[in-house]
Parts: sequence; structure tokens; C-alpha cells
Amino acid sequence: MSALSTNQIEAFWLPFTPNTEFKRRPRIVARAEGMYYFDQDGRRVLDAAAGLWCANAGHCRPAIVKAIQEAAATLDFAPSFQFGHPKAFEAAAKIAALAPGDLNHVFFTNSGSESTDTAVKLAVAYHRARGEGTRTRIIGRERAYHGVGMVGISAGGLVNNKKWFNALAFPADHLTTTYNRKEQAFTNGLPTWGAHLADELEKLVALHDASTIAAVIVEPMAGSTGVLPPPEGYLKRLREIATKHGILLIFDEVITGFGRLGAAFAAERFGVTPDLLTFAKGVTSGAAPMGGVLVDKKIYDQFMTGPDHAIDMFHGYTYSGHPLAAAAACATLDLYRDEGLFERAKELEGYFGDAIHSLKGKPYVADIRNIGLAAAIDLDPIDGAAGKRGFDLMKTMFFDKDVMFRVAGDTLAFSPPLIVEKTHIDEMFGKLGEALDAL
Ligand code: PXG
Repeated sequence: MSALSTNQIEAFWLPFTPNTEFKRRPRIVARAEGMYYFDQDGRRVLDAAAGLWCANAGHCRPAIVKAIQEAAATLDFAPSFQFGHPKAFEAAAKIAALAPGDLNHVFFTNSGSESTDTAVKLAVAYHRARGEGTRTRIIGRERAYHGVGMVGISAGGLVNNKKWFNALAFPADHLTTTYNRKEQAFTNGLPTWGAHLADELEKLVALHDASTIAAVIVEPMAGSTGVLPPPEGYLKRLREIATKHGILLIFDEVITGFGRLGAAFAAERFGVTPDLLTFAKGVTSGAAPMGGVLVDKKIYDQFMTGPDHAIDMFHGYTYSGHPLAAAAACATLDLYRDEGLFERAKELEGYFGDAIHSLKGKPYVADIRNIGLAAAIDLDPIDGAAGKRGFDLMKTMFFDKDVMFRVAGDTLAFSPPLIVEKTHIDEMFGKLGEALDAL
């Protein structure tokens, strides 16, 4: 494969990347198959991140490739405003069938960020339609990531994402993070400490009054910030308090959806059903951009009151339910079912968790956390250069050890495709152990 020219490298401003450094020695992947990426010279790199937490079925799976190819040749585009096409309805029905409770309806978007916008808009509109138009505030949580739209960064809790953008543009307040190293360090699975932190919702209700709060949004397991599994009982308590005050509960399952935690959704794993559930990434195994919001029947029904000629919801995207993405979703969901990949994730959870916890005691390892096929390691930062140790290790692992994973500051995150074998798990953590020993 021909090398990229300097001009080409310069032209693309990569998101969430230090571009100047990247362009000195770009990390380019040109092909992918199963558990692996391949660079332009054909060097094979083990994907321990499922791309960006999305390629849950593994890469370039033939059934998904074929579905996209056929869709591209059959129906390149169809509007979803006032018209429809079969695959979008099929995909919606398959997704709804995986969801618990009365989460029966799907509003399609193209990304996780758009899904956050959509869920919050639906929540605010629902209250207004019921005559509670003062409920506009959203409650998020420290360290949360809900994408990069203004609603997402307002509800989100990552300072670097917020501080540049007048982040309180959308009225929001925040629960405390559930993470406390002193109480939880090196927990394998759910921390037993921290359920009481859900009671902070009561405090925020006392501060703002329930009549001003539309919804509380949380990642059932905080992903981007570095895999923070919820304390035992936390989500149940949040559900109870939200219900008590007429506040809608939104689960952001962009990362936890489609098998990452060993169930279709975290809602199922934890036995807690939200009113709205956002998804993206794994719905197509990353093979086409698609996201969406699963909507509870009572919310959907609220808007289905006619008259016949009047639009029920003034929201949507040109590419909502795009034919290529919908075809990819249908093929992906069939693959998850046929190969039992959600169950596979559950079965491998113990092995994966034990493997990463075996790195306890390695140089600079300050904490290790895991649930399902998601895990993270916090490294002690270098004095005065927070993030550098993690960043350098990511590069060493990619260039010298042929393993790709994600870093967030000095936190390393692992979320392999659900087709991962034990030998891959041994390889990723074996090589990481060597790299840590060499620090
Ligand atoms: N919600 C959650 C919980 C996410 O993790 C989004 C919303 C936004 O999705 P889009 O499709 O708009 O990017 C996300 C995205 C990482 C990483 O390395 C995580 C995400 C995206 C890119 C990198 O942790 N999550």
C-alpha cells in the first residue's frame, strides 16, 4: 500500500488526538479482520479495544460485509421523514426485542452524541406534553462521557470536554462519581462500597426541586473515563429515587450495550430498567455509523395523540435509519445471536478479570477495575506530566508489541471484541506486563 503524503497527513485534523505529535509518526491501520488490525506494511496488531469499544463482533465479519454491500447496491438512501424502508423497521424490532421492560420503540440517530441529544430532548418534550414544562434540568455525574454535543458535555463530567465550551449552556447538575480508590482499589467486578452515592439525587432534588428536573442520565458502567463499574445496588437506588420524584432515568449504553457486560444491555445485567436507553457503536459492530434511543411505551404513547396530519415529534436526522447502517445492524444482531456472543462475554469475564488483575504489583499500577469484557488500569502519573506515562505506553504497545488499546490520561482501557480467545487475553496482558516491567 502506498504511503500517505505529508499533504494528506496534514489535511485531516484527527479528533481527540495530539495532531502534531501524531503526524510525526502516524499510527495508521489499513485493514482489519477478526481480532486484528493490519498496518500499511501488513504488520498485524491485536485489537484490544474493539476499535473504539464498537467492533463487538470482530472486524470485517463476512455476514456484515455482505449485508452492507447488498444494501449499497439495492437502496443507497431512503428518507425517514414521512417515508420508510424495510431494513430500518427490521432493525428497530430486533433492537427492541433485546431490550427489557416496555422499551419498545427506537428513535434512530447516527452516533452516541446524537443519541444523548435525542434522549434529553425526548425527556424534556415528554414532561412538557404532560403539562410539566418546567422540567428542563438534566442531572449527570462527575466523570461521565455522553459525547460531544452541547447536551452531552453539559450532562457530562469530564473537565477537558467542558471547560472550553461554556459547558453549562444546557441546565445541568451532577452526582458525585462512584469511584473512590480508598474504598474500592483492585475490585474484581462490582465494588461493594458506594450505593449510598445514589442518594445524592435526593440532595439535588432538595436543591433544585423536582419540578425543574427532567431526567437523570448515567452510564451504567462509566466507560471512557476508565471503566467504573457501578457499586452494588447503586443503579436500583437511583431508579427508585428518580421514580419517586417523576424524574426520567436515562441509561447511556453506548459502550455497555450489545454484549460488553455479558448481556444485551447493562439494564438486563443489573435488573434495572430505565425510561430511555441510548445506544450506538456495537449496534453495527462499528461497521456503519448508527445510534439510537430506546423509548419506553409511555413516552412514545404520549406523543401519539394526533391529529393525523400533524408531525408528532419535531426531531430527526437525514440519516436516521440509513439503509446501509440498518442492514449492518440487522446482520450484526443476527451474528450476536447465532454465535452467542453476549453469553460468550459473560463466560470469559472471569478469565479476563483474573488476567488483568494479575498485573497488580507491576510498576506504577495504582488500580485495576473490570466487569464483563471491559477493564482498566490506572497508572501513577509522572510528576508534572499527567497523561504522559499512559500515552507513551500506548505507543510502545502499538509499535513494539503489536497491541492496540485506549488511553485516557494515565488510564489504560481494554475492551476486546467479544470473539476474543483466551490466547488473545494472555497475549494482551502478557505483553502489557513486559512493557510495564520495562518502565
Ligand atoms: N456516550 C457514551 C457512554 C460514550 O462512550 C458517546 C456517548 C458518544 O458517542 P459518539 O458516537 O458520538 O462518539 C460515547 C463515545 C474512549 C472513547 O476511548 C469512547 C467513546 C468515543 C471515543 C473514544 O473511551 N465513547
